[in-house]
Amino acid sequence: MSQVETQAVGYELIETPSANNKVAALWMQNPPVNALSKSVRVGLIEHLNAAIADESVDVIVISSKQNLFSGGADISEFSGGDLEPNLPVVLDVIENSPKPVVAVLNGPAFGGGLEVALSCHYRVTFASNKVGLPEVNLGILPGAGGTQRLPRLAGVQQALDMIVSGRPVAAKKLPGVFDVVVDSPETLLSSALAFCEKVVAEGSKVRKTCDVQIDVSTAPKELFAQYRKGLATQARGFFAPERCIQAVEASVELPFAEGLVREGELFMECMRSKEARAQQHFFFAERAASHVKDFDKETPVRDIKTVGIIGAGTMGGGIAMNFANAGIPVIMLELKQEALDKGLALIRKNYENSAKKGKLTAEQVEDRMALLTGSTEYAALSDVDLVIEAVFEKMSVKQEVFKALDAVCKPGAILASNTSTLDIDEIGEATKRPEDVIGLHFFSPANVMKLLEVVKTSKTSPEVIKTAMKMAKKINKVAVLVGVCFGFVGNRMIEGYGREANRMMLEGGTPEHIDKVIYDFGLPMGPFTMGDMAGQDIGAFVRESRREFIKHDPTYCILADKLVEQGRVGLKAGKGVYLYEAGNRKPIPDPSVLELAKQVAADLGVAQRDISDQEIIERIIFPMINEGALILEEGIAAKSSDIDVIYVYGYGFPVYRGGPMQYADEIGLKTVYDAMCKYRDELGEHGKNWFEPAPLLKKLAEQGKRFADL
Ligand code: 3H9
Repeated sequence: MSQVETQAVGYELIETPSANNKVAALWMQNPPVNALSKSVRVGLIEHLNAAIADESVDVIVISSKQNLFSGGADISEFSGGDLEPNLPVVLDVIENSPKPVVAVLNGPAFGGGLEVALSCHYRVTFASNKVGLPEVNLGILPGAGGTQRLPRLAGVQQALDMIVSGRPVAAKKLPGVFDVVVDSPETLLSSALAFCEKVVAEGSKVRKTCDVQIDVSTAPKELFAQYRKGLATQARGFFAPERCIQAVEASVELPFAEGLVREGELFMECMRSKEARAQQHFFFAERAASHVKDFDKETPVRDIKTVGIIGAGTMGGGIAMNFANAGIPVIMLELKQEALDKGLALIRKNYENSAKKGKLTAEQVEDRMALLTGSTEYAALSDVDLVIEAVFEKMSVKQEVFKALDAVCKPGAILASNTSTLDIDEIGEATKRPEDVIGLHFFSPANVMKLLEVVKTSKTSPEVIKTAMKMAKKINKVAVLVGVCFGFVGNRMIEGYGREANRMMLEGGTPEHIDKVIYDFGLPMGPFTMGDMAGQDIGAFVRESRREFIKHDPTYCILADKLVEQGRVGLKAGKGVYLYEAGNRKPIPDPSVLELAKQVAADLGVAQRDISDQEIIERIIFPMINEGALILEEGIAAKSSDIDVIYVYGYGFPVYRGGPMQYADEIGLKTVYDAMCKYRDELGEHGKNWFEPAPLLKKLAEQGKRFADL
């Protein structure tokens, strides 16, 4: 056995089990995910050529000794540079090798990683291994032959599903793709070497995927038409999914070489799109959110083995489910047994609904319920490692709770509040251990929404911050660390969103027009539909706690307040800004609301006029961006990409725009700044109060910079 190492691909000569044949094993080794960076591509070509030239070598294997085969092309190279040899060139060398090349997938293979395997002559893996072409999530399509080779091996329908959805599939479900699927990874290498021997024994045939003929009868025109139709809502606003379909269509309609050319054209079209820039920004933003400066490798992490949750309402119950889902026992605390029983029954119902949909087995439901116990005594929380309170949103109530927790919880227990607006520093003052106090702001429904705002106070210790960030990962949340201010990052920025929507209704805009423009912009629903769904009374409650702050310009909320006074609190009442038929969530415009808007506008001396689509976007989205700039200046968020993560995961901001701050970077900060100045100058008192550009926005716009440059 001889061994030659390059930096990114190892080379080893191995004998097959009977010692009859020699295998050249090419080990990709580019941590952390074996991305196919330039060094890997160069290494693969060098070693392939060496193996082809070495007369003693019978078969070539491409594999990895890491826990995955490859995470695909190196996304950080997409911004340019010296990229030769590119991936299709490497795959060309593999496919045209005169000696058989076997891909041995020792772990997941994604994107270009799977494309490497598809260009090999044979593929071996284990049953549960996951493979996929997730490029669509980056706003692109598989650009190294994946759209042409996968339909040839997996069938057109399966390839379409994988390429358009980006979802990984277990190897055992892809019989056309794999020649050998072993039960467990432990036996993979020995089985792969035995397979190599068989390949040699059978004449060392090179079996090129490009030579496989697609059975066109399996891919009639209607298949693609139906696919497009089924995808319309899901792919709304995205650029890549339609191009993915076109590329697979090309695999059916064109010979392989022409199909590859078409794939290349569509790939470049996607690469140049603003959606791809946004989605790739978001890919890194999500990962960067976990890189925080508040702790380092040396900072200890506390063990979270049991959790207490105070409040068994919808929020508390949702939070508890996250922990039970992760196998962590929870003690739920309520003052009254009845409330506790109701809360636990609601959780059971939620789990049973999941079981009905086939997402859980009956046994899993019972296992999870067994992790949830309840108590009406604070003393029950004496031994938990973390407590999260989800009680009524009032400072005095929260402080009482924290005082009680301080008295019963063991030293080292983390005391967390799920408040969405209150000052957590002030909450922490109720305890003798403010360094153990932190905010864990879950978004509703807490068992579904991925986002967790982790709110550090001025006193929270690095150890507690690090523990909270790690714990979030364990319960499958995307955590973003923020500082204390009213509403933290998400709810603070959303204030301008609701404010301008209401104010524009006063100025003559209709709720259905404003909602449609925002929906078309990519949000899941417009501000009025959202307000009705959440409950207009909730908005009024938050405004009430902010009267001091907004008293200088209450014009925008007078109309909303009047609607609440009339009992128009939203969907739950059958009437809010819109009307609703019983059991139906579809908003029905109500002319009487416009009439009321007209009257209020006349009383306040606000002129009514037509409002354009552009003005709606600028007035609703730009103040959010401006608030984001203030948040960055104040250090409430550490980086603009953190704000984007909060908005995509917490508020449904379209990922194909990358989040509000990336959207601003894309259209140019000068555009945002100029529009803020315009509305400040044109909207009278309202403009002066709410459209003053943040100093940071002004500075970056003047310097021609982006938030991402900070
Ligand atoms: C492609 O293949 C195009 C081709 O069709 C055509 C080309 C011509 N590149 O996610 P993690 C980084 S497009 C560069 O936390 P996990 C990531 O940023 C590609 N970097 O690990 C992070 O860095 P940091 C198609 C990458 O174990 C670190 O690695 N492939 C890449 O939870 C760890 O990542 C995909 O879309 C990459 N491809 O999950 C797959 N991937 O530590 C994208 C990751 O500095 N990747 N990084 O924050 C993934 O889905 C997950 O990373 C994976 C591992 C499942 C592989």
